[in-house]
Amino acid sequence: MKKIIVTGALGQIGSELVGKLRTIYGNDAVLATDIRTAQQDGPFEILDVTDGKRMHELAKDFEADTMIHMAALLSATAEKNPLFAWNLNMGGLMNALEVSRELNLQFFTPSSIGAFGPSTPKDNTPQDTLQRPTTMYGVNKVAGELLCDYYFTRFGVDTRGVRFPGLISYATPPGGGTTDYAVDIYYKAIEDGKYTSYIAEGTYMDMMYMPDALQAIVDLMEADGSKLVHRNAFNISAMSFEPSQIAAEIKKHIPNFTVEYAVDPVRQAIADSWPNAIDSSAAKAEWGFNAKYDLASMTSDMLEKLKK
Ligand code: AKB
Repeated sequence: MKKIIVTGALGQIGSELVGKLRTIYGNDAVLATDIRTAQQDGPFEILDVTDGKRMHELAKDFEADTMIHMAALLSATAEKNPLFAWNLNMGGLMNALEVSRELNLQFFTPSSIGAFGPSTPKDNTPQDTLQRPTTMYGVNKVAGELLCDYYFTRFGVDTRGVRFPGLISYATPPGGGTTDYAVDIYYKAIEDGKYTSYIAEGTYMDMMYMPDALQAIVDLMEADGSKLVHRNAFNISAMSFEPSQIAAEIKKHIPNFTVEYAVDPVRQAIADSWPNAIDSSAAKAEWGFNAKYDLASMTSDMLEKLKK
């Protein structure tokens, strides 16, 4: 039986991932951990990921064979408190990698489109390309990608990872990201019939619906390791759009919906430093990445679920 420890289990991805993993592998196969507590359908423990000793004890006592390390600050929050972001994002990752090395765990952690910067090619951004990000989050993500590669080549830890685009979900609201407008817009469309976007019209970013993101994690972790050339930090994207395109799609369902713009310079600068659209062909070739939702099908599903 698989035994998976998940950090950041109450975060935007973690809270849905734990449910999916428990459906596939069984409730008792997944130990959810987070810095705060919440009602759970399976094993749960409080864990501050900067406490490596406790992380080791929890993983050992649970007899984990897999570590899914999700705990991290997102881009906009990290910009507000860069030192804290460094300590949490890098300290947590180092602990998770060390525990995985010590206990021989398979390992997953997400990177992000935030690992790219202004000098990266903006369109059809290649898997292997220039990475000189200008945000603390981006610096953390590039360093994290390299560390995961290092733990594989140096210690043989089975590290795997993807570069997630903005993730959109009806279940758990995101917190502190640059792409969050693409989630907020659906909530506001239903609640108020209007939305004020902090990201400017014409700003393209990669996005993905949460069910595709969760499936990608499961598929990559189950993929034949001998076929993985990149292992970590696979580019994956399902769609690329800018605010007026998502608004137009919502308008098909809510005809009176309107959008205004009040651009936040901090988050706009972050968005401007990221690619317009990344190339996911390495993920498709090496482990069969395949997103099912596009903007139209995601919008129908989001609005239907949020109205319930
Ligand atoms: C963010 O906006 O910070 C995240 C990401 C793209 O990594 N959603």
